[in-house]
Amino acid sequence: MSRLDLSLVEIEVRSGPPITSEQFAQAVAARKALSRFLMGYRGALEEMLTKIKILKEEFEIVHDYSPIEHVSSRMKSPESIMAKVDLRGLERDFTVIRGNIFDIAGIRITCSFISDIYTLADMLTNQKDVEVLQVKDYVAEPKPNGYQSLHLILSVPVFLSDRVEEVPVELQIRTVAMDFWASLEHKIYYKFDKDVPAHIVAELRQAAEVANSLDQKMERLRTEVNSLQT
Ligand code: 0O2
Repeated sequence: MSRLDLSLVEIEVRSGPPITSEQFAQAVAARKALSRFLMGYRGALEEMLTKIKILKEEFEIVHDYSPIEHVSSRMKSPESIMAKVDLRGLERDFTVIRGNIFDIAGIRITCSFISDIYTLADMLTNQKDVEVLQVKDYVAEPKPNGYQSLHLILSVPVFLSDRVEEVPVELQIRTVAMDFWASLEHKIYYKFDKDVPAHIVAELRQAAEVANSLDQKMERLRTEVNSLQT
């Protein structure tokens, strides 16, 4: 089965008239196909998280400092995958989804300093089994609303019993200040059902500038402190 069909996956839990044995078999097959499809993403997510954990531990042991402040991860729900597929007008087919939706497995890392973002991105993208599929640098070029973050789509091999799957993972890396701004903006965006009043949009834009100048100041301080220590 190569199609993502949530109506089949959910058939067992729907109330209503009893289902036929054929419908039941279809539901079981649909659920199995979905689990198999998502399993590769869970594997890729775990692999990337292990790479990040190793780097964090090594930094703490060797340098008494880690560029990684916090790591979070999530798997996109089948419902959100479906919503994105429909929004983009894509076919509800697993191969099409694999080739077009890159944020099914997602990781977010927060760092203290802007330079840490690039240090970390270089360390991960230079690993031999990691392929870079896409880079969106909203730190160098913030979005018009002020959003800043480095977005990478990385592909890692997942070794299964009979094949190797190259699976994409979305990695967002940003400073604590950028993350603070993004999480508030996200909440406001949904509170106003994506139609935020103009004065709030303008204030958020200003807040992004304040966050950015804090980041720049911290980076300068860090450079100065480091130069005094050597
Ligand atoms: P969620 O729930 O965070 O996963 P694409 O994902 O490629 O279809 P796009 O916009 O081209 O869509 O991708 P992009 O620019 O890489 O942004 C994707 C994700 O970045 C979003 O995921 C957000 O997590 C985050 N993001 C992008 N722009 C903004 C922004 O202006 N404000 C905030 N707070 N976050 C942003 P999703 O899919 O929206 O949802």
